[in-house]
Amino acid sequence: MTIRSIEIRRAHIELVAPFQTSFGVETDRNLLYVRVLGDDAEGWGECVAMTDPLYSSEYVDGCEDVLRRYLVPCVHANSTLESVMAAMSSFRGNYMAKAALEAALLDYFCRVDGVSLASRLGATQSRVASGVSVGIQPTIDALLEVVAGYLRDGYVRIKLKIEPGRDVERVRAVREAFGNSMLLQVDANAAYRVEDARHLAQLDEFDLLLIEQPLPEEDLVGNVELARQVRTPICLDESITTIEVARGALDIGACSIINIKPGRVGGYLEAKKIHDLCFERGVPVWCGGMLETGIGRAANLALAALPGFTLPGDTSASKRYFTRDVTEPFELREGYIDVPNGPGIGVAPIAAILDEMTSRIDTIAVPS
Ligand code: NPG
Repeated sequence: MTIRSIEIRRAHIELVAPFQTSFGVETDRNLLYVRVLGDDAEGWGECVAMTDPLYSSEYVDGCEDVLRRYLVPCVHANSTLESVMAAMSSFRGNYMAKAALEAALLDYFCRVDGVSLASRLGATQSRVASGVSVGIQPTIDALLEVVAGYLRDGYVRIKLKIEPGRDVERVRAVREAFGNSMLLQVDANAAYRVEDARHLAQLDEFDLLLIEQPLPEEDLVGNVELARQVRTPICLDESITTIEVARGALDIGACSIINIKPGRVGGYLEAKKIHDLCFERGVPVWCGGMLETGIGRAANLALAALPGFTLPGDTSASKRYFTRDVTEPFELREGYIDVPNGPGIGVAPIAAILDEMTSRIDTIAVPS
């Protein structure tokens, strides 16, 4: 069970269509994979950071730098997952960088033990209900067409990205076109201020599952005021970076639902802790997405199979994002995606595909 080296791999993949949010447009993914190589197994992790620090302060080149300088040196030949996590905890923040290394180690150690990540985390479901996130479209007609396509595909919940000027009318148009029974929610990616409370209250008539991250990441308390004026449940994403923040947010009433993204909270173990806290308190959670390829998607599905994930996640099929994924593609079947049940994350990159997308590989030897 000796770890020999850590590989840092950079790669690139185009999205099937541009994805617009209130903070910018993503047209491709600038990928960073971490691979743990040992005597008996290997493990893969995918970093969720984007090219630029627009969603949060982390960005992919910064994550690579932190991994090289601070995090990879936490790994020794005989490290355990616990010893690496303890060593990494001296360094503040940098959740996405930590999560990428943690994911690769978890995959590695699960494979060594011959168990799936899903069972290691305590999964209780063999498939998870799948929602889809719809980027901001140039016109209402374009939006209705995109939503119609996803409903035809079988997605069980639609999430609309919104921003000031493209919000209430968009939601109204979708409700009018597709009816009130469809599960619908919105995501503002921090585009509003607490002063917009009366405006956002106009969304209440559309019976949304939730409004996600209406206010800036740091304005946790603003949500308490917002919740007094808006009936739609508030769900937090960007704001929730640790179990402590999650507990505080729930205690003060800043949110009643949490979007759990392992990359945003420093890994799957922290994500599980947040899940457990919410489960104990009866707070619904769902698994977010960061346009992951099959490596990150497989691990997210394992997490989303825990019992507290009672709302459909942004765990869509591979073809919603990419023409050709780096693993066997994840497919939607009657609104669900199967949770991989092989050892570790249960999938591996297809070498010929990944190599074609790869721009650089660095292998760092691990000290004994
Ligand atoms: O299905 O993977 C997906 C995308 C889901 O909307 C989604 N992600 O804010 O949650 C988000 C958003 C995002 C996209 C965040 C790109 C950062 C970059």
